[in-house]
Amino acid sequence: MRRLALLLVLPLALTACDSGGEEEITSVRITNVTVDQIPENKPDGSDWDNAVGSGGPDVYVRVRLDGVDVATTRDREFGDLDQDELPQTLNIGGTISLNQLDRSLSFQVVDKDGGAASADDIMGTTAAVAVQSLVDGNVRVRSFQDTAAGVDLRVTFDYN
Ligand SMILES: [Ca+2]
Ligand SMILES: [Ca+2]
Repeated sequence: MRRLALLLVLPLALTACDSGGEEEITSVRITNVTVDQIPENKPDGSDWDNAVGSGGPDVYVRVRLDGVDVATTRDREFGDLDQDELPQTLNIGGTISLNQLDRSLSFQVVDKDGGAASADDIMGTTAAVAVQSLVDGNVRVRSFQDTAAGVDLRVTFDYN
C-alpha cells in the first residue's frame, strides 16, 4: 500500500515541475504575411486601379481584432501586384504584436488608392480566428481566407 501511494505522487510532482517551468505567453507576434491568392478583378469585373496607371492592385493588409483595425501596412504597400507574381510576402515592417489574446484575429486585404484609407478598395476580409487558439496550439503558420472573394493569406506567428 505504501508503494502504491508513492507511484501516485510521482506523476503529480512531474506535472507541477513542467508547468512551473513554462512562462506564460502574453503576446502574439505576426512575423510574416504572404499573399497566396487575390481576386484578379473587382467584383464588378473592372480593374482594381480603374485602368489608371498600371492595373495591378497595390496591396496591403489591415490586421483586425474583433473586427477593429489594430495595424496596417498601408505605407509599405506592394505596388502593382499581379497574379503571376504570387505567392508574394508583404513588407509588414518587422513584426506586428498582438497583446489582446481574448480577441479574434482577421485580416483585410486592400488595394491602396490615392487619398484617404477609407477610399481604398477592400479586396477581401478573412474569416476570424481566436487568438487564444493560436497560442494554445502553438501555431506557427496558418492560412487566413476569404473564400468568396478569392483571398488566401499565409501568416506566420511567434510568441513571447
Ligand atoms: Ca483601386
Ligand atoms: Ca496599381
